[in-house]
Amino acid sequence: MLHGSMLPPNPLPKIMKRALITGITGQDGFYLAEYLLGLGYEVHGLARQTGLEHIRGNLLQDVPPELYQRCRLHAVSLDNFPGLYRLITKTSFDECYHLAASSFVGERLADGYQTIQNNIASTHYLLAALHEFQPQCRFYFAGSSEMFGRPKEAPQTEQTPLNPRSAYGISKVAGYHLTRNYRESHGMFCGVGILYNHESPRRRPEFVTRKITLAAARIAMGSSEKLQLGNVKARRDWGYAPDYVRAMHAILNHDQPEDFVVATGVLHSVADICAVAFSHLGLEWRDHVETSDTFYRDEEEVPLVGCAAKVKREVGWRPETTFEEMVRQMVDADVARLKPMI
Ligand code: NDP
Ligand code: GDR
Repeated sequence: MLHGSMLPPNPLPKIMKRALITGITGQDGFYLAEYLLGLGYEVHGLARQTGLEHIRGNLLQDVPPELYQRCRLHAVSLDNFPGLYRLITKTSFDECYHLAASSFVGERLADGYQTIQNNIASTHYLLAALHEFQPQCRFYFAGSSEMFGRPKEAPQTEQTPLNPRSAYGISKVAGYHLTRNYRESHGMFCGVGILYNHESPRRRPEFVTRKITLAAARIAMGSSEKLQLGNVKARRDWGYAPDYVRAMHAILNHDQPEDFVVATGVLHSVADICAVAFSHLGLEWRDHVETSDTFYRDEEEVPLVGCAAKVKREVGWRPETTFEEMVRQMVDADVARLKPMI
């Protein structure tokens, strides 16, 4: 027979990779852990003590309990440098996905001082510890479209100048430069995903998509509340979180460490989310929504919308779930969650 087909299957055992995810209790942490476990990784997660208590008490929304039973969890908060040191010196990792961060942007409601403190120092410390003890470990930095802040061009690419306009955006720009410095000056494999908004049924309720789907579900079940929103004309490039974690993995498994914009390239408004969410439940959104200054942010003159040509071309990533499918899925998940409560 040709091509050596009499040989037994590849005798080398499949080598299991080991990954560390910081922020494993957050939206992206859930989906990335699920995805990496599915690929056969040994997954370690870093979480705060309170996050671990939520896992133990099964208090995290919509999470299959087996997911965390299959991960090795470490109670280490981002400011616990001795804890990070112990972890990095004891266990070697092939890949580190640094997702943990204070992730809320709105200046009126976010604690900017805590955001700067939390996001910058932890990134620096993690990079320094990995460089010292396991420089072969690949490092993913969770960059954000908020690094472009008030952009001068649309759509934004990897070359668009950074112009952050929030403490959060500034913290991400600092983390981005730290990460690039470890790549360029210290030779580490550091990949950056500049991700645009991505949502899911596991999105935290302070973000606008989930705020809307949760309120629509409550109203459909009889609540007479009015949903208070900020600027309903505000537009964003919204994608689906499970699609975006595939990009994180692809970025770290590319042959070169690089920066990639990850986006759908399509803009929708907050009003569009309302229309899809409420109409899915047979409701007219305008009857249930009021605007409030508390949540108001001015719209950017040039919109935040990404050009994902590079990530498509170089790693073959593409989004698969549409905006409408995603919003309906979020509404269905919220209705299912609320049903046992009535
Ligand atoms: P979430 O807010 O859902 O999750 C943030 C995670 O960080 C949580 O696990 C949280 O833990 C953890 N965390 C925060 N502070 C600390 C701390 N001091 N010590 C330890 N852990 C901490 O964010 P996402 O999952 O949506 O986002 C993941 C990353 O990607 C973030 O860095 C975010 O800034 C970035 N990003 C997100 C985008 C999006 O649209 N989702 C777009 C672009 C970038 P706890 O559960 O205890 O609060
Ligand atoms: P964002 O997400 O700030 O883009 O950050 P958020 O869902 O908070 O806002 C999106 C857009 O909706 C408008 N908006 C409102 N937002 C909130 N939260 N509440 C409201 O009532 C409301 N009304 C209108 C906002 O003005 C904005 O235009 C998310 C986070 O995941 C960051 O961590 C991430 O880096 C960026 O996305 C990309």
